[in-house]
Amino acid sequence: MRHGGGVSGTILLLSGPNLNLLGEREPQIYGTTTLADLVDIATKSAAERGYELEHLQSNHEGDLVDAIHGARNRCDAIVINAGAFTHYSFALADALATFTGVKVELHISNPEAREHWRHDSVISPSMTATMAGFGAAGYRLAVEGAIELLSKGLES
Ligand code: CA2
Repeated sequence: MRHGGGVSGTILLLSGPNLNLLGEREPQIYGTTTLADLVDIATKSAAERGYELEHLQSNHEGDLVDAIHGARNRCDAIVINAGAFTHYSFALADALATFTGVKVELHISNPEAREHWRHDSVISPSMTATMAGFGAAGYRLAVEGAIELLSKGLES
Protein backbone atom coordinates (compact mmCIF):
# COMPACT_ATOMS: atom_id res chain seq x y z
CA MET A 1 0.00 0.00 0.00
CA ARG A 2 1.39 3.39 -0.95
CA HIS A 3 1.07 6.24 1.52
CA GLY A 4 1.42 9.99 1.20
CA GLY A 5 4.07 12.17 2.80
CA GLY A 6 7.04 10.12 1.60
CA VAL A 7 6.12 7.09 3.72
CA SER A 8 6.59 3.80 1.81
CA GLY A 9 4.03 1.89 3.87
CA THR A 10 2.81 0.70 7.22
CA ILE A 11 3.84 -2.26 9.34
CA LEU A 12 1.61 -3.49 12.15
CA LEU A 13 3.47 -4.96 15.13
CA LEU A 14 1.27 -7.12 17.37
CA SER A 15 2.19 -8.33 20.85
CA GLY A 16 0.25 -11.10 22.55
CA PRO A 17 -0.47 -12.05 26.17
CA ASN A 18 1.92 -11.27 29.01
CA LEU A 19 4.37 -9.39 26.79
CA ASN A 20 3.32 -6.20 28.62
CA LEU A 21 5.28 -7.63 31.58
CA LEU A 22 8.58 -7.94 29.71
CA GLY A 23 11.57 -6.71 31.69
CA GLU A 24 9.87 -7.47 35.01
CA ARG A 25 10.25 -11.29 35.21
CA GLU A 26 12.24 -14.16 33.69
CA PRO A 27 15.13 -11.96 32.44
CA GLN A 28 17.21 -15.13 31.82
CA ILE A 29 14.76 -16.05 29.05
CA TYR A 30 13.36 -12.75 27.81
CA GLY A 31 16.08 -10.24 28.78
CA THR A 32 15.65 -6.98 30.66
CA THR A 33 14.26 -4.99 27.77
CA THR A 34 10.72 -3.71 28.24
CA LEU A 35 8.01 -3.95 25.59
CA ALA A 36 8.26 -0.16 25.12
CA ASP A 37 11.99 -0.60 24.33
CA LEU A 38 11.22 -3.35 21.80
CA VAL A 39 8.54 -1.24 20.11
CA ASP A 40 11.09 1.60 19.94
CA ILE A 41 13.65 -0.69 18.26
CA ALA A 42 11.04 -1.85 15.72
CA THR A 43 9.79 1.70 15.08
CA LYS A 44 13.33 2.95 14.37
CA SER A 45 14.09 -0.03 12.12
CA ALA A 46 10.93 0.72 10.10
CA ALA A 47 11.55 4.50 9.97
CA GLU A 48 15.13 4.01 8.71
CA ARG A 49 13.61 2.22 5.73
CA GLY A 50 10.76 4.71 5.15
CA TYR A 51 7.98 2.74 6.85
CA GLU A 52 5.74 3.72 9.71
CA LEU A 53 4.99 1.22 12.46
CA GLU A 54 1.84 0.79 14.50
CA HIS A 55 1.79 -1.33 17.65
CA LEU A 56 -0.90 -3.08 19.67
CA GLN A 57 -0.39 -5.30 22.71
CA SER A 58 -3.31 -7.27 24.06
CA ASN A 59 -3.89 -10.11 26.47
CA HIS A 60 -7.15 -10.87 24.65
CA GLU A 61 -7.31 -13.06 21.57
CA GLY A 62 -10.27 -11.19 20.02
CA ASP A 63 -8.45 -7.84 20.17
CA LEU A 64 -5.61 -9.32 18.14
CA VAL A 65 -8.06 -10.87 15.64
CA ASP A 66 -9.77 -7.46 15.26
CA ALA A 67 -6.40 -5.75 14.73
CA ILE A 68 -5.48 -8.24 11.98
CA HIS A 69 -8.84 -7.62 10.28
CA GLY A 70 -8.23 -3.86 10.55
CA ALA A 71 -4.86 -4.26 8.84
CA ARG A 72 -6.34 -5.93 5.74
CA ASN A 73 -5.97 -3.72 2.63
CA ARG A 74 -4.42 -1.03 4.86
CA CYS A 75 -1.07 -2.31 6.18
CA ASP A 76 1.74 -3.78 4.11
CA ALA A 77 3.07 -6.22 6.68
CA ILE A 78 2.28 -7.71 10.06
CA VAL A 79 5.01 -8.67 12.52
CA ILE A 80 3.49 -10.66 15.37
CA ASN A 81 4.78 -12.07 18.61
CA ALA A 82 1.61 -13.90 19.56
CA GLY A 83 3.02 -15.08 22.90
CA ALA A 84 1.44 -18.33 24.09
CA PHE A 85 -1.41 -17.88 21.57
CA THR A 86 1.22 -19.03 19.04
CA HIS A 87 0.78 -22.57 20.29
CA TYR A 88 -3.01 -22.95 20.31
CA SER A 89 -4.93 -20.07 18.74
CA PHE A 90 -6.62 -21.32 15.60
CA ALA A 91 -8.58 -18.04 15.59
CA LEU A 92 -5.33 -16.10 15.12
CA ALA A 93 -4.16 -18.59 12.49
CA ASP A 94 -7.39 -18.10 10.53
CA ALA A 95 -7.27 -14.30 10.89
CA LEU A 96 -3.65 -14.17 9.72
CA ALA A 97 -4.56 -16.33 6.71
CA THR A 98 -6.95 -13.57 5.56
CA PHE A 99 -4.17 -10.97 5.51
CA THR A 100 -2.48 -10.99 2.11
CA GLY A 101 0.60 -8.88 2.92
CA VAL A 102 3.90 -10.03 4.39
CA LYS A 103 3.54 -11.78 7.78
CA VAL A 104 6.47 -12.41 10.09
CA GLU A 105 6.15 -14.57 13.21
CA LEU A 106 8.49 -13.24 15.89
CA HIS A 107 9.76 -14.74 19.15
CA ILE A 108 12.27 -13.36 21.62
CA SER A 109 13.33 -16.84 22.71
CA ASN A 110 13.64 -19.93 20.51
CA PRO A 111 10.48 -21.91 21.37
CA GLU A 112 11.86 -25.00 19.60
CA ALA A 113 14.63 -25.18 22.21
CA ARG A 114 12.21 -24.96 25.14
CA GLU A 115 9.38 -27.05 26.62
CA HIS A 116 7.72 -29.51 24.27
CA TRP A 117 4.40 -27.65 24.26
CA ARG A 118 6.15 -24.61 22.74
CA HIS A 119 7.48 -26.57 19.77
CA ASP A 120 4.31 -26.35 17.75
CA SER A 121 3.19 -23.06 16.23
CA VAL A 122 -0.36 -23.23 14.89
CA ILE A 123 0.09 -19.80 13.23
CA SER A 124 3.22 -20.75 11.23
CA PRO A 125 1.29 -22.18 8.25
CA SER A 126 -0.32 -18.72 7.84
CA MET A 127 3.01 -16.85 7.92
CA THR A 128 5.57 -15.76 5.35
CA ALA A 129 8.60 -16.08 7.66
CA THR A 130 9.69 -16.67 11.24
CA MET A 131 12.33 -14.92 13.39
CA ALA A 132 13.11 -16.59 16.72
CA GLY A 133 15.82 -16.66 19.35
CA PHE A 134 17.52 -13.33 18.68
CA GLY A 135 16.26 -11.61 21.81
CA ALA A 136 15.57 -7.87 21.49
CA ALA A 137 17.53 -7.75 18.20
CA GLY A 138 14.77 -9.87 16.68
CA TYR A 139 12.51 -6.81 16.66
CA ARG A 140 14.97 -4.96 14.38
CA LEU A 141 15.63 -8.04 12.27
CA ALA A 142 11.96 -8.99 11.83
CA VAL A 143 11.06 -5.49 10.59
CA GLU A 144 14.11 -5.48 8.31
CA GLY A 145 13.13 -8.92 7.01
CA ALA A 146 9.51 -7.89 6.42
CA ILE A 147 10.64 -4.86 4.38
CA GLU A 148 13.11 -7.02 2.43
CA LEU A 149 10.26 -9.38 1.52
CA LEU A 150 8.03 -6.42 0.56
CA SER A 151 10.78 -5.06 -1.71
CA LYS A 152 10.87 -8.43 -3.47
CA GLY A 153 7.06 -8.52 -3.82
CA LEU A 154 6.83 -11.64 -1.68
CA GLU A 155 3.39 -10.95 -0.22
CA SER A 156 1.38 -14.13 0.34
O1 CA2 B 1 9.86 -16.11 22.97
C1 CA2 B 1 8.81 -15.48 22.77
O2 CA2 B 1 8.79 -14.34 22.34
C2 CA2 B 1 7.46 -16.11 23.14
O3 CA2 B 1 6.53 -15.78 22.12
C3 CA2 B 1 7.05 -15.52 24.48
C4 CA2 B 1 5.77 -16.12 25.03
C5 CA2 B 1 5.85 -17.64 25.05
O4 CA2 B 1 4.61 -18.19 25.47
C6 CA2 B 1 6.22 -18.22 23.70
O5 CA2 B 1 6.34 -19.62 23.83
C7 CA2 B 1 7.54 -17.63 23.22
C8 CA2 B 1 5.48 -15.71 26.49
C9 CA2 B 1 5.66 -14.28 26.78
C10 CA2 B 1 5.58 -14.16 28.29
O6 CA2 B 1 6.16 -12.97 28.61
C11 CA2 B 1 6.59 -12.81 29.89
C12 CA2 B 1 7.02 -11.56 30.21
C13 CA2 B 1 7.48 -11.31 31.46
C14 CA2 B 1 7.52 -12.30 32.39
C15 CA2 B 1 7.08 -13.56 32.05
C16 CA2 B 1 6.61 -13.83 30.81
